[in-house]
Amino acid sequence: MTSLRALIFDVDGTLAETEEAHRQAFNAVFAAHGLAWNWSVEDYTALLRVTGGKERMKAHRDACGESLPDDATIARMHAEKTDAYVALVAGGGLQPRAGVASLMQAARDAGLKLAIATTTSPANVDALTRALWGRAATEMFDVIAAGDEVAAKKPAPDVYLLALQRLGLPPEQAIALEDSVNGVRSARAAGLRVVVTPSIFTVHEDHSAANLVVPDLTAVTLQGLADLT
Ligand code: XBP
Ligand code: MG
Repeated sequence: MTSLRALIFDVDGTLAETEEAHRQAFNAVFAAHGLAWNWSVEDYTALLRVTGGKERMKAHRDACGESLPDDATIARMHAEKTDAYVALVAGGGLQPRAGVASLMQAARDAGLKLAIATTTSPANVDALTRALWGRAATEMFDVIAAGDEVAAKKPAPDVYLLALQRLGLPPEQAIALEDSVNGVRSARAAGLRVVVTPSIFTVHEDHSAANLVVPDLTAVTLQGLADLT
């Protein structure tokens, strides 16, 4: 096999269909603050163009032509949103997307490293791995690059470059697994090949910049990934 040494997974929409839990967590915090914001599935699908929860709330405020909540309040609300999301995920109901667990196991068995490159926070990644597999994120992944560790979120390449730096690998020796166009842009800008499994919230997007688009990871093999051009 090839020089494939690592798989770098996105989290939201790729490991599991988490965006509905994010949406509900945002709305719970808006209600708790007496804010007349309530993001429908349709609203949220459009708002996902902006990556990062704080950035998404600020973009929504600005699009509404409002000055409040101010940035400091948004930061506090986002911390509450993380707590709400962690509680929702811990409540159960999420499964890994099809093929994720078996591809991770195959990679482990072949001696590859597993990494995360996500816009969401380390706390949310940990909540998810505990819910999906009963294990801490640091037990499941060798490298985690997450959230505010980088200045520029996806579609900027920073979070993938950070994951590669921590892996100690050049982009040619890894593959990114993504669900969104912002994620594809980020990974491609970092020099990575990318496989996309579109998720409920990203199925309408144009994923033509990816190296491979498949409905899920069930038919994806390590050899197939290694051979991707
Ligand atoms: C997912 C996101 C995240 C979540 C919310 O992008 O954009 O912002 O929706 O997470 P990706 P936070 O899957 O490309 O990483 O509220 O914790 O920011
Ligand atoms: Mg995603």
